[in-house]
Order: sequence, then structure tokens, then C-alpha cells
Amino acid sequence: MGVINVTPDSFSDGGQFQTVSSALRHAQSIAPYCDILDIGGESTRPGAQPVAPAEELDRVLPVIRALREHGITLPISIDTTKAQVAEMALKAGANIINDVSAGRFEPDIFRVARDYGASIVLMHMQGQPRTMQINPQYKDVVQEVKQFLQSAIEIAMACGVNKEAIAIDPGIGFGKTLEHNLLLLRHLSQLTSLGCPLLVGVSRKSFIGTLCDQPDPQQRVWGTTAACAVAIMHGAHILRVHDARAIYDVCKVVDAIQQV
Ligand code: HH2
Repeated sequence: MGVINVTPDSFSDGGQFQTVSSALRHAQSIAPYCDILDIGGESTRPGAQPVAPAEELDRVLPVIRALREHGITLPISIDTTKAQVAEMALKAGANIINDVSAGRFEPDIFRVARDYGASIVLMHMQGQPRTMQINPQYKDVVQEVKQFLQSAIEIAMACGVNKEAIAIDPGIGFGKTLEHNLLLLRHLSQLTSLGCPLLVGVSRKSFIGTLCDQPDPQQRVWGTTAACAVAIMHGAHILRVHDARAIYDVCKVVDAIQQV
């Protein structure tokens, strides 16, 4: 899953793809290395301020339409927690909802997924982006994330979403310390028993910056590569990444080793 953030303030690529033409050029350059393109119009980085629905729609809809008009046929996911944004994005040509709140912020998003027959990614986050990194606490992070995802799957299904349409995500960096992130990656395979494809987003995240002493997110590709390889070995099916060209090769090599 290749990331295209149409935002001024995303933590690693904010402001880079804010015009339709720059987002389109970026999409065309990463498309050969992706199975899904993830379009986001609101940063969820720690401390980020919320964006109004109209502003988020103004950012993402022209990009989704442009991708379709220029013949990009890959599935498109819309990275949003807002039901209205999800619905308009699906109408404009998106296929998947990527909800980092797993329906906690706007439960109507499940109705949208059901009505449009869209797939939905349900991600774990402790708290809200604005405050989630202040003092995250768990007794057993892996079990608590697992229980949350189990109940999110049940809520989505109770709203009429098919289980086959659901992917789950432990939410690396969302209300988690360095140790929480490492424990989740180390014990990722415990989430596979929930019976849904597992999506993992480690790309350029601050835990990699801490481990590698690398303050510049764009210089974290090697650390990202290591975390992606481990994630695949431990059961990840989908990797959400900025450096699609590099991680494409990681996927090929690790998949080959796993399948021999
Ligand atoms: N991480 C980010 C955004 N969306 N979605 C899923 N499913 N999983 C993730 O780990 C995830 C996500 C944060 O990364 P990015 O979009 O690059 O930054 P920002 O939120 O600042 O736009």
C-alpha cells in the first residue's frame, strides 16, 4: 500500500503532494510497486489538529478523480475517520476505507462500507491523535490491541460489513511507546488468529528515528526496511509505506524465503 498524503503537515511528506499534478505524478511513479494507493487528506501525526470535512474533501476528491481519469486502475483506499469523506471518496472512485479510529470517531462509517460494498481497514489507536503520545499505557499491549480489534470486527459485522471485507492493523505509533511498538511487531503473529488480513504501517515512523538516531523521516528507509521484513515474517499481509520502490524488493525477497 503506497501512501499519498495530500496534506500540508504530514510528518514525513507533508506539503510534497498537495497539488493534483504532484500527487498524480507521485502516484504514477509508485503505482508499479503497489497493490493499493492510500490517499489521505488529514494528518494523524501526534499532536495534529483536526481538519474540517469540507477541507479534507477539497484535498482528496480531485486527486482520486485525477487518478481514475489518468487510467490508474489500482484499488484506492481513502485514509479518513469521517463517514462523509469516506462516502464521497468511494463515489469518486475509491474502493477501500482506511479508518485509523476503527469506527470509534464516526460509527456511521460502517454503514458507508456496507452500502458501497467497500473493504475497510480497522486500526487500533489509544486515544486521539492530538494527545495519544502524552502517556500511553497498557498492562499487556499485544492482548489489549488484540481485544480491541476483535471487538471492532464484531461491531463492523453487526453493522452489516462482511468479515471478508475487513483488514486489521495494530496501529504502530498511535498511542504507543517505543517498547509498545517493538512488542507489537515481535508478537504480531498473535493477531493473525482474528482471521482478517493484517495491515502494518511502520514507514518512516518515529520509533525508527529513535532506534537509528535519525531525526529526518525521509532518511529512515533502511530502518523501515528492517521493520517491514520482520512484519512480513510475523504475518503481515499488507504494508503501508512511503518508499514503495524499496519495499517492493523487500516483499519479493522475504516472500520467497517464506515460501521455499
Ligand atoms: N499511519 C499513518 C496514517 N494512516 N493507516 C493505517 N491503516 N496504518 C498506519 O499505520 C497509518 C495509517 C501515519 O503516517 P502518515 O500518513 O505518513 O503521516 P500523517 O498521519 O502525518 O499524514
